[in-house]
Amino acid sequence: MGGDRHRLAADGAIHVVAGVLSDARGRILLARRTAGRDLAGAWEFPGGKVEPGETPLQALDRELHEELGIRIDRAEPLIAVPQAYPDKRIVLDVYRVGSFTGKAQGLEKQALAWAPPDKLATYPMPPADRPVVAALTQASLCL
Ligand code: 9L3
Ligand code: MG
Repeated sequence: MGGDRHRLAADGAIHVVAGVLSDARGRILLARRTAGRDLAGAWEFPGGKVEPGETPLQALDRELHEELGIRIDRAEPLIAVPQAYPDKRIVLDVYRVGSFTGKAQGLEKQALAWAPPDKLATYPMPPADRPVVAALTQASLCL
């Protein structure tokens, strides 16, 4: 979504936001990247690129509304992960979503999984999402 419009961080990296959402049982939401995109098949913390003029939280709320049909009530920064690809660099700016409205659905035909925290490490993920799992575990935010 959003075409090719995206926001570059000061160092030229593409600014990407992602959310860590949990359900009442403490399970964490992962979304599977669909075929035909980079990193297809990988399970990620849902989100996407920040567009010009958006704050990171506005971008996260828009992305999660487009992809999952939910709205964010409360979120706080968790970790920012720089990631270099052969052709580009991104910064994955991750927020812990403390409260949201609506029931998450795969509105873009992507599979969703609610993963127990101790199973997160077993999912194939984009490289930038791995340190997020480590941060969650270390902070004991979901254990
Ligand atoms: N990305 C990695 N982990 C994530 C997200 C939401 C995104 N949790 C990477 C995949 C792409 C880039 O960021 O290389 C832009 O994401 P998208 O717009 O293709 O979803
Ligand atoms: Mg996305």
